[in-house]
Amino acid sequence: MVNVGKSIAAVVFGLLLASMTSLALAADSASAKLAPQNNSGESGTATLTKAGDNQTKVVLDVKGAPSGAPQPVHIHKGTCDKLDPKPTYPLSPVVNGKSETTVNASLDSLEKGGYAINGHKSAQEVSTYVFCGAIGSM
Ligand SMILES: [Cu+2]
Repeated sequence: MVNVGKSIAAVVFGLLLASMTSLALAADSASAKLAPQNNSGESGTATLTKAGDNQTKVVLDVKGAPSGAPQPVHIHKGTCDKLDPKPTYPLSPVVNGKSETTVNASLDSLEKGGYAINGHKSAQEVSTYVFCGAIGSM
């Protein structure tokens, strides 16, 4: 009976360690709240997940995006109010509200570098911004 008690204690301790580990892993992601710009009616979220020491997976989920029409998306330096017009990291265009890209940058550098993710109306109308969110805005 003593041994059973010890093994139960070991299992409980193991579960505790496992839950602490998953809490630590939760810090391996960041997000951005994408807000509409220029009355686009588009909004959503971007989720950034560490994919390696120098790689980050960026997943966008956009509501109100036009169906079937790809919209260019990039990570830019700056804030949504004052964005460097030159993209730093291009992302896969949003198609039907979805975009998924792995960029060659660490999650840490994206979180601390003062970046924002913005979407453009179309390849033809790149100068019209349709949504934007600062990384770490949630
Ligand atoms: Cu852009």
